[in-house]
Amino acid sequence: MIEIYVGLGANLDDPRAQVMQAIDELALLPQSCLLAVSSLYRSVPMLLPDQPKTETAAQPDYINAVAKLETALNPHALLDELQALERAHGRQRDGRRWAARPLDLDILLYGNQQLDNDRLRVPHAGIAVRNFVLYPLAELAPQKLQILGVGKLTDLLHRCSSDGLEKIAS
Ligand code: A4P
Ligand code: MG
Repeated sequence: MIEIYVGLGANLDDPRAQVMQAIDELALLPQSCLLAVSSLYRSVPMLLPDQPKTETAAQPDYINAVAKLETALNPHALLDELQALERAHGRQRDGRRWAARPLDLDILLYGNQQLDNDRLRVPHAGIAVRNFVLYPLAELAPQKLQILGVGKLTDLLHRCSSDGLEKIAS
């Protein structure tokens, strides 16, 4: 079994309920065991620099959390399972990146493996600079965690402002 961290994000169709339901579904993943879940956080949407202003105004806040699991699924089988859950939550991909979504599940860490292929980049590409990933991750991961190719979790946290991030009662 490999220890993994999954980032959950939602900003459409009752995002808090989407995330809570997704946590229950992660507990049912095959060949896997849900070990722990962070608090829920409300976060201001992070947008691409060239994302249209109309879309910026239209994007609701996100609810974010991180889950820690053990799994015997290989990374691509795990991604297939997570994408099936996203689709079951009504996620539609129209090619636009960072569009508002009812559920996004990202593989943040897969053991201490580094992957970079056409379907998967692990550790997740945004991990170093996203407060809505680092703060919930720090609730679950050892403070001394060294993220391969990225840095030490405590150093990343010190460099990452919590502006726009609010822990909410779950
Ligand atoms: N992919 C590559 N690496 C991974 C990985 N580690 N985990 C590929 C999951 N998927 C990975 O993702 C596009 C493709 O990325 C997948 O088909 C998979 O093969 P997607 O979910 O279809 O599209 P996306 O989510 O719009 O793009 P991307 O680049 O994955 O965005 P992120 O990183 O998911 O960020 N603001 C706040 N406050 N909170 C958020 O959670 N999330 C995003 C999206 C933007 N702004 C946000 C938040
Ligand atoms: Mg994604």
